[in-house]
Amino acid sequence: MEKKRIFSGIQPSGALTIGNYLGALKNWAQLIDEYDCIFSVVDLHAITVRQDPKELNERCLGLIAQYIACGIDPEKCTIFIQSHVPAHAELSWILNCYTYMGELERMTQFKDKSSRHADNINAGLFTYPVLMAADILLYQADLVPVGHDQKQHLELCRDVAERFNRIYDDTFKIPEGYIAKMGARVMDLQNPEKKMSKSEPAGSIALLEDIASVTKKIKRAQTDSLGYVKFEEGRHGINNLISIYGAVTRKTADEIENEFQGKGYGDFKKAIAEALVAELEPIQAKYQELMNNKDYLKSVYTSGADRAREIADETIRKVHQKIGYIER
Ligand code: AQP
Repeated sequence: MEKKRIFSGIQPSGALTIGNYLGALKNWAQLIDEYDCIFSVVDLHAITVRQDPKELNERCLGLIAQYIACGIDPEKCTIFIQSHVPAHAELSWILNCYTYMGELERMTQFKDKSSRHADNINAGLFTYPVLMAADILLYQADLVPVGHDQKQHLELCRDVAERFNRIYDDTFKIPEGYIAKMGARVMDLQNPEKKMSKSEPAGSIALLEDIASVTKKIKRAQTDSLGYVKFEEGRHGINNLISIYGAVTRKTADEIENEFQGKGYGDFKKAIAEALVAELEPIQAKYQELMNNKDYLKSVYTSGADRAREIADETIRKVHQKIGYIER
């Protein structure tokens, strides 16, 4: 039986955080045996916010290395850079013509990002979800691992695909969201009502963060004055630390509560820092090793793009035919 296909990507818009790791990469590594996984470094998405060219360039390569260092074996899946497959931009334009302004105006991420980047509310920021739909539909993906904040975009992707299919017969597979068994939503350590984000380094821990700084940041993480470790409504700081510890150690909230019964936040934070450091150290070592072998990294992303292009071009050919374009 053919494996189901999964597509996902991460923007090279800053240093990857433990949010990206615990919410995406750690879970992706578990999927590569069971599914036909296609993982992209979505650099076209990243320029919806202004990027420094040199940093962007370095980050793209760094992301490829971090994917592999997190256990995403390129022998078992496809890893590529989005801008290396022109079909993403091409399908995105086409789908723009099948997406309504009203649909895009409802996207909460657009509202959020345009308020954070009020000096650069560009059209790309507005049509970001259309590019995301193109990313997914190009590969006829069955499943898309989505975090909470991307659910609305996936819904839009399904609506646009269904609309296109209604007009022209079946063209796109309608993707489903994939909810990871151990998916964590990691919140900002200083402001735990907000998601941990690459663009807010103060409350984040980077995947490549200096080890001493990991411990320091966990020690300083916001908690409350109650003094006991229990997952409870409204305790954003403690709930976040429980979910980070749980995602790293694969323990349930119940197990964690039992482990720290009668103990204070000091012991809890020490255990979290130790577990995180033990998890991050080998990843960082592997990353350094990979970054010393740029030829290997290049071979990964070029062969990844070759495979991605093959699948994507087939979808573009089909779409052109349905629309009525003359064959190339
Ligand atoms: N805090 C998080 N907790 C769990 N999962 C997270 N992801 C991101 N942050 C968390 C997951 O990582 C994947 C890639 O996300 P992305 O980089 O493409 O976009 P994003 O979600 O917008 O990430 P950032 O860090 O917030 O980027 P910026 O700061 O550039 O806007 C997704 O699977 C996401 O769910």
